[in-house]
Amino acid sequence: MNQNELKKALSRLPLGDVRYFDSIGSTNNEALAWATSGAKDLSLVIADAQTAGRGRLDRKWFTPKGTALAFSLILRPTAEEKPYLTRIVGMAALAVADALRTRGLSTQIKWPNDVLLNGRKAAGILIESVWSGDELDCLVIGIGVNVLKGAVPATELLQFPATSLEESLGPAVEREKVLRDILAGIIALRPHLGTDSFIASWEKALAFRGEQVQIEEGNGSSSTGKLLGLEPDGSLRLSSEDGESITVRFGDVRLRPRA
Ligand code: BT5
Repeated sequence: MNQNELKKALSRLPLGDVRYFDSIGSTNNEALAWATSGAKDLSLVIADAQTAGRGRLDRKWFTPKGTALAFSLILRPTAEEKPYLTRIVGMAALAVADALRTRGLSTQIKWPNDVLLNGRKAAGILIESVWSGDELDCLVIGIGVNVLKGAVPATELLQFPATSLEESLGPAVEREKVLRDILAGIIALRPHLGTDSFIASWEKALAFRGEQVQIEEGNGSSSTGKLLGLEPDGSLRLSSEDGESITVRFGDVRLRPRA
């Protein structure tokens, strides 16, 4: 990644400190360690390649050199933000979706942490936290975006089809500018985290609304129902076949296969 372009792109953002790596295990691991040792709010770790990028439940996230965005933003939540931390994943997803939308792309959020482009996964988000005793000290917002085609893993490695920005926009897309727009989006959304309009925008961006979905909850159990929207804490709201309301806090959503 061109470091001059990176500096230029980030120069107007009110970030903390920035650490850049040509290659790293996982930017989230670096950010978690840095947060523990006192990183400032909005400090950023960014890498051109990851050798041990992670998804949820320790799944692998692939970041081949020179093809993607892989970064972790450290957030020190304010007292006003602390009641709304379960919304942070939505804030990150909306910021990614908005950055793609301003490039004319049609995006959707596959709850909770994927951004889809033409129905395929173009970005993933991993939120992790640092605790100080019983108090949450920091959150790390890890974001991976497939910018060039070379970032998209082979189909057999995927649970859900993937794509890149290049597939829709051609090869001229500039990673540094996409990064700048995502970060600017997070910074702009942050003051609205606790508002009803924030939840409304997140809900509006959701994929599969009104459709029958199946949610694998990661512990062997799954829920099925019609995807209605979000609870105020960002949980997913479904209605079962007999009209009962179901709330899901964690999982992988997919369209329910037709019987
Ligand atoms: C995610 O998890 O989608 C979260 C990905 C977060 C990655 C960022 S990169 C910067 C920071 N540092 C890290 O170490 N991580 C964060 P999940 O929903 O669990 O999806 C993981 C699944 O996505 C894998 O099991 C694969 O099937 C698929 N996958 C892996 N790499 C992919 C890629 N480049 N594009 C699309 N899908 C991918």
